[in-house]
Amino acid sequence: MSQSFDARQLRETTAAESAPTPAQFRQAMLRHLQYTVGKSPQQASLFDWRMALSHTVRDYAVDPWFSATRRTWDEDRKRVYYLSMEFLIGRLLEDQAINLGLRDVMVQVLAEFGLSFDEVAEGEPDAALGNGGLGRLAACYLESMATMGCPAYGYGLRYEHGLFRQHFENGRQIETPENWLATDNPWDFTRPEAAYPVGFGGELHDHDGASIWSPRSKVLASAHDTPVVGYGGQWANTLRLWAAMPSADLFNLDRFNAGDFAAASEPEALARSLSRVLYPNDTTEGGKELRLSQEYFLTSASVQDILRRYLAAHDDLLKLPEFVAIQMNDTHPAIAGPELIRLLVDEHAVDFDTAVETATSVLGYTNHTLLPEALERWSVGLMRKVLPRHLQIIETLDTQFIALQGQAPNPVRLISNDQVSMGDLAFTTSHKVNGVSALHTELVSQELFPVHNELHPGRIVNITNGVTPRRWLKLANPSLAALITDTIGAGWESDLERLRELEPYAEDPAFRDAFGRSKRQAKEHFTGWLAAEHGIELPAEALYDAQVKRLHEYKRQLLNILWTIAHWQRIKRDPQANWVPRVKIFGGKAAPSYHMAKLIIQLINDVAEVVNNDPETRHLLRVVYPPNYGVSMAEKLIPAADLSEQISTAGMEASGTGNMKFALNGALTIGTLDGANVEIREHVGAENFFLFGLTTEQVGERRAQQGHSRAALEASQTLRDVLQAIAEGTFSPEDHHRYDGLLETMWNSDWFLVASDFEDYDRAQGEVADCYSDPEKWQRMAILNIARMGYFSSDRSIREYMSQIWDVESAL
Ligand code: GPQ
Repeated sequence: MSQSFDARQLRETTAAESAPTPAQFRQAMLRHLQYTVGKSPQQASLFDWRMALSHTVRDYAVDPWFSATRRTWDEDRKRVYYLSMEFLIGRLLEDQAINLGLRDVMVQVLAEFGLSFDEVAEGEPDAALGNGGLGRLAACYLESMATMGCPAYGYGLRYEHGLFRQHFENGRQIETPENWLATDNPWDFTRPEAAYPVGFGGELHDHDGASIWSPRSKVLASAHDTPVVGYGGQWANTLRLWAAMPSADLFNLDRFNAGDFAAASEPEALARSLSRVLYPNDTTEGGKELRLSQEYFLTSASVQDILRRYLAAHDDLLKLPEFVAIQMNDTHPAIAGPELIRLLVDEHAVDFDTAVETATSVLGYTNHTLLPEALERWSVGLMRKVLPRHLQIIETLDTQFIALQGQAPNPVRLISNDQVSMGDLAFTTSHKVNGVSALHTELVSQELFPVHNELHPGRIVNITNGVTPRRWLKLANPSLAALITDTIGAGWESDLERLRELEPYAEDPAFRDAFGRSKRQAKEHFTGWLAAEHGIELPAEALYDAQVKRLHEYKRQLLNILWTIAHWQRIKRDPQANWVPRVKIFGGKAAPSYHMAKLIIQLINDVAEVVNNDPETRHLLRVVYPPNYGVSMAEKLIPAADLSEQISTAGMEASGTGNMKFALNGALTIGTLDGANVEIREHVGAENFFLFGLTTEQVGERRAQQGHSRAALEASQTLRDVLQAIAEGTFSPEDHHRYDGLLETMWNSDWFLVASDFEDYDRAQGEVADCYSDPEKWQRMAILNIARMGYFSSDRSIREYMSQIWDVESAL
């Protein structure tokens, strides 16, 4: 790569000032329609228009992308590498157009052809390369790194099938394969020249005291790049996704010629399976050999690529930490430590201790959960089979770690009970370990890594999660975004603390009305989509009460639906009372093997069936559960919500990020003191937040009390009535026993303390209703929520990562 090129020449053509006129944009789009897509405007389908449009927008991303890349080389800047098994990026067309300052021109030009942008854009598949919060966080962080001018690469896998599609049959979740690559992906730049062999299995040989690894098989990782443009179009980074390619020798031509077609392709198919599917587990692990192989495949290809790029401009590998920061998104890429050490020692003749020191200075580890079932552990047997050399390195690290603990009688070990603890491994090979909210980080220090924390004080830091206001406000909620810009001027999109200038307007009746209108518009947008897509009609004048997230017992969708039943029973007892009409909205997928979560989905749908068809209550209570919740649905649903349900058992939700998106869009939160709820409440003010439930400490105490579930039920007539109705088959008339297991859990164990928190949740829901009956008060609170959410921009999170972990500067 030429280092003498003057990047400034290019930079002048990048920023939003060079935005095209409608005529220029139109011409560029027609050119793509004709020469890239091969259609004339008369013949073009919506798909063709979307392709032409996407290619046009993409062209404008290329200049800032080149100039950012050039400058990083020319100025020999430190780069950040974000390794993640998940990137839940969603649709890209509108997002890129907004960041490039092209949205208005694009909408206008399409209209000239009689096309609505929404209609064209709706055909873009969601890139669902993630399960939930962890994957969506990675996507927000990529966008913020580009906006902040932080030179960075996201590294992930190019799954052929993203997260499964969900639909319901008789209320039950059915999964079908997702196929986002079925049609052309216009954002993808294929980079066949960037390909690395990744080895698996095989033997270790001793050679002059050194270990030589001869893998049994090799799979090629081949790069696909997507430019990620920051807001304002000043900077762009790369999302590099690896596709598994069988190396040519895997195909057995002799067998094929002998007529054994299936066997001839088998090794090839096996190799390809490495990037075939995303594991549909959210916070629990598959524990499969394939999963470990996928993790290593991502990690090894990325680390090889990183070293190749570093060595193109430097020769001293010991200076790696000055130019490279690698962030591990949870432990999924935690094999990066041993892999980097292996490459330094085995391929670059660095001595072991120096390699460990170098790797540790480069690596950072973000922990996203305390759930024991989600803390990855791989059996030593499997490790030896798949990654023998890495196991050997981990054994040495383990020995060193034990020595570091001196005379401790029961030292913490990286390997125990014949399993490698990836969390402990990630900790020992990172210079910084971060939790994702203040409360979570506290628990990470005290509960998960107390020994590490004592040995390495200062290594654990907190970086509270954030969300990008470009996608989650400007794109998702155009009416609210326009109101904000009209009120405080532009610029808040990349300086979210400026929302604070809205505070005084909470007292302005005209502004409150305008806010009310923008909320109604968002509701109409959502209900219009819901009617068109799912045939569900909703009343416009109701409190929209939403819980959307993965299904998990700790998130307590069960608490929500049990309360919904109680509410229905109350309305039926006194239909003439002054009820606030409510729409209960649920959304989210359950891991296919998570039986209890799927049963809860079925219960919600069963309750919906009964409640929605009750003529006595229909106008006061609805339950809706649109299937296949994902990023695109969230963009429509979150702006429409009045109330955000963040009701996890305290101490169990590491952070949450949906909680931030809702509050930023003017929904009030009903929530526990868990994850980032704690900080959201501090920021928006306790008086603007509906708090309920046991604290983390009380959760621990309550769980220790024998018979707590029965005691809580005995104290709540309301909840007993609810369970009674379920037991009688009110919601499953054709199968009275459907929920026996669930009821049994409620009475006898209730680990997630649904019963213990029920009465206080009921009280808080009462407050919600009272408050909503006073629109002026409600709107004041909602506006103050928006005005005080600036802290939760992912730009702030990224700034903290840059200074506290990566030690990297903005290039802007
Ligand atoms: N989270 Cl370990 C996931 O979405 N998947 C995972 O595998 C793990 C964590 C979530 C976590 O549950 C949320 O509380 C966080 O807000 C989110 O990660 C991002 O940090």
